[in-house]
Amino acid sequence: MIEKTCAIIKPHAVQERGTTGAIIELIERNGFEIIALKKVHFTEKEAQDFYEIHKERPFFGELVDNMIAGPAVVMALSKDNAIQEWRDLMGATNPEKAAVGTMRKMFGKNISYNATHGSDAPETARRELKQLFQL
Ligand code: 3AN
Repeated sequence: MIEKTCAIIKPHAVQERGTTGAIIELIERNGFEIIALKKVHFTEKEAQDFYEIHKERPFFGELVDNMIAGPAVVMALSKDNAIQEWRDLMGATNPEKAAVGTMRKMFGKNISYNATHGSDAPETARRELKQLFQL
């Protein structure tokens, strides 16, 4: 089934010259269609809303701070089984445990600076894409 997912290149990765282009190239090479794309600098409120489901977790403050540290590149991607396919391409949450060839292995530093975000379920994808693109 063709799905949409929300993909984000996090600010620390956007700051590194060449990383945004490299990630976008891999997205296209892996058969995703980029339906929408923009560079946005999240406000604190926008980042808190985006990560609302994690608000009780101990790393919530750090997650929000990292997301507002600079501009992020946000995308709506489409593909058959896009949510799982993008999560597979991102790799494990912790870059140290991510498989070779995944985004987080290639561009992540550690669990707080793990390069990319991807929706974890259809309902989350709908909510995230509505917040970022009104899609
Ligand atoms: P994923 O992004 O792989 O779905 P989640 O939903 O467990 O992972 O976590 C959301 C985000 O929170 C991660 N992308 C990561 O940036 C951050 N995060 C997760 N666990 C930790 C942790 N133990 N310490 C710091 N940040 C974390």
